[in-house]
Amino acid sequence: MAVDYTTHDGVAVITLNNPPVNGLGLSTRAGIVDGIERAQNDPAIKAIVLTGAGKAFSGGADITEFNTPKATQEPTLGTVIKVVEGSAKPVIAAIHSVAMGGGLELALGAHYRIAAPGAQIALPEVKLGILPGAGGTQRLPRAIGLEASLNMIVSGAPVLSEKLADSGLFDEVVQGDLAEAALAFARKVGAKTGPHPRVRDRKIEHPNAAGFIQFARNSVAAIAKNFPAPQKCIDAVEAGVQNGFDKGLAFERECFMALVQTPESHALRHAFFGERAASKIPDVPADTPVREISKVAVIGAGTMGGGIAMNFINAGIPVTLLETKQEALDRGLATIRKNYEATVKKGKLKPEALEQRMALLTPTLSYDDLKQADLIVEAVFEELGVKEQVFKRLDEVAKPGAILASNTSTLDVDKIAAFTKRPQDVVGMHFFSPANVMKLLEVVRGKATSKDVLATVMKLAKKIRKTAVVSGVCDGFIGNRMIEQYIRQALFMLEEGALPAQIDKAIEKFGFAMGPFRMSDLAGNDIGWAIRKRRYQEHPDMHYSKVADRLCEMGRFGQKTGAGWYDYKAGDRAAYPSKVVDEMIGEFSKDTNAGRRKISDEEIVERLVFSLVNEGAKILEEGIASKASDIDMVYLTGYGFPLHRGGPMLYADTVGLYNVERAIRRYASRANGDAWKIAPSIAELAAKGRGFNTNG
Ligand code: T1G
Repeated sequence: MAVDYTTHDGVAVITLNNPPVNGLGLSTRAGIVDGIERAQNDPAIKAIVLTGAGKAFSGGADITEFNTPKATQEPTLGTVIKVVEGSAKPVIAAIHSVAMGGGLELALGAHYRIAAPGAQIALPEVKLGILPGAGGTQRLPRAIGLEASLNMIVSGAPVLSEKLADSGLFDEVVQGDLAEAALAFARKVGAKTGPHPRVRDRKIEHPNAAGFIQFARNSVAAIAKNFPAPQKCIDAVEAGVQNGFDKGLAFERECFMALVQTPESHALRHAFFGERAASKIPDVPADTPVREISKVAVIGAGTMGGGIAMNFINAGIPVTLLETKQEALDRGLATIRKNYEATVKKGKLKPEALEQRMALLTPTLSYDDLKQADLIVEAVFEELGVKEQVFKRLDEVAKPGAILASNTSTLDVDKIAAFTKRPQDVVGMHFFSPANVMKLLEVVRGKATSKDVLATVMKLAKKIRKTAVVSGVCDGFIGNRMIEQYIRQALFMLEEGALPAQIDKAIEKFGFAMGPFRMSDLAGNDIGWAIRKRRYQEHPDMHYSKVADRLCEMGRFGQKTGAGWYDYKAGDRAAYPSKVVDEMIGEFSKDTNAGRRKISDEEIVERLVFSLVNEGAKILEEGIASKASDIDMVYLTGYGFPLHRGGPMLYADTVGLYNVERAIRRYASRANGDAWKIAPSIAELAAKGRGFNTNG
């Protein structure tokens, strides 16, 4: 039973013991009910303490049970809370570390609550696309008031227990030993006769509840655009304010059952699990020893190198920053300082913290200063010859066991590793620009990369708050290899009849942060041009539309040249459709006898998204990515794929691979159909009625 029951001079202590965070799984729920009943039947017991072992009071419902029969099997959490609340003997929740979701709802069912400082208190259900489903929308407003509770429920954000000391949630915030304090508190209240206080009996006092609720609705309208849960949270709280506790509870249940089935909740839960699953590498055991990383070096103080260095100093890890010329080094340091100053100006960083971080940076022009580094990340010019010089030099100076990482985004990590006599210590760490902001880190595993190097880098990624996804070695790894197909389709559609603004608008309506043409104008059209030129050499068989080359031949590189796919005005970042470009595209179609036709928004979205899905399927088939959710995490954290759709592979599951396959075969039979060689696994999975993600 995932619950321990002990007695201490008339006090029963029920301890949740379901590592890692005392998720309220079926056996834990049953254990609590048994413990409460056992205490009722023991005349020696005067009071009951409910607490959690290990690193949490409780992290809430056991999310590993979601969408399984156990999640709704009795005793449900609602039943458990009713039993706690109905106990004739006082129940005291003794909270430490984490009381989240169902864990906080359980504590709200107790008669008293005491807490240690520093505990994270939250109802984060809205972040999973649901709402508190065990009375949280009814009890929290009665415990801490309408405004504070709505803020917590709609944001899902944790609040530290000491900040809630006077909120009405806790009877005590305990500075000393929580267990001792809980026993003392239990003995005190255990001596009392008469009914013990129930949160459900409190009133929700507010001078203008209807007005505040309307204000809350207006405030969440923007964030609730693609997600139904925030408004439902408000509906449930409002129901309790207007119709009383029991009706409010029933309405909350209805809202919960509706939300848990929505594609948006499925997507959010997929992302929650995907984030955690990404750090697990199938053939690298979780207990693989990791190397100590206390000193890092970064080679290259340009945009990428500077951003990469910031990630480590933000985590308190000292960085030696190497450049070849003093002015490049000075420029790099100045950019880093400017970035921090901007953060200070926004009030997100204290001035003294800025200086502490800058003090962790040691600039140098000499490789000799890299000798003690545990990890060296190179972010030099993206050319194999340059990488060869750097890695050969590193092989000479780096200490044995130092991890040598390349930030390359397109080059072969195996070739880079072969420049050294220690290929087992070489790995790719592909950051995304701006490197100090973007969460995604592609960890590129070479043939020789050792398992402890991988385990070390994955652990370090968590420390620098990155979502790390392991990729095998191929051109473009996971993200860029897929985005290349997406861009190919975008260009073909220009040739066939669409215009940049139509394509961007269609995919932005689908939920992408930015369409391919606005994105290309932002990144610089010349970057894509250089990659295509390389492609034409390496893969002459790969058919590309040359319309983008013609745009570059016009010198229209995007925002940086004031004109790209769109026109731009000085000091204005808005993208204005360009008559010149539209005419060029029309001319281009004539020149290639492509003939122009009307292309629907639906076709635009299908061809852009399914081109990602098709390439993603091939990446899975080749073992470049080990699981579909890794591919989704790459797209959710690095490419602006809409979170409410869960990533390209989950979206394909939602559409159904049967339909994806039919669409791909349809496009393969049309103009530019050679780009649609379907991944065999799509047809195979579709035939079995399955999806990419194991839960189907
Ligand atoms: N159930 C089961 N396992 C959980 C879990 C949970 N609720 N939360 C985390 N884990 C696992 C996680 O997968 C990982 O596993 C390990 O714990 C450490 O997590 C009715 C229905 C609690 C703040 O949304 O926010 O209650 O990878 O790496 O940084 O209204 O986990 O080690 O095998 O994140 O110390 C609401 C989500 C559920 C809380 C700990 N609760 N969890 O953070 O460790 S819905 C949540 C978190 C609900 C009720 C509804 C965090 C944490 P592994 P970690 P951490």
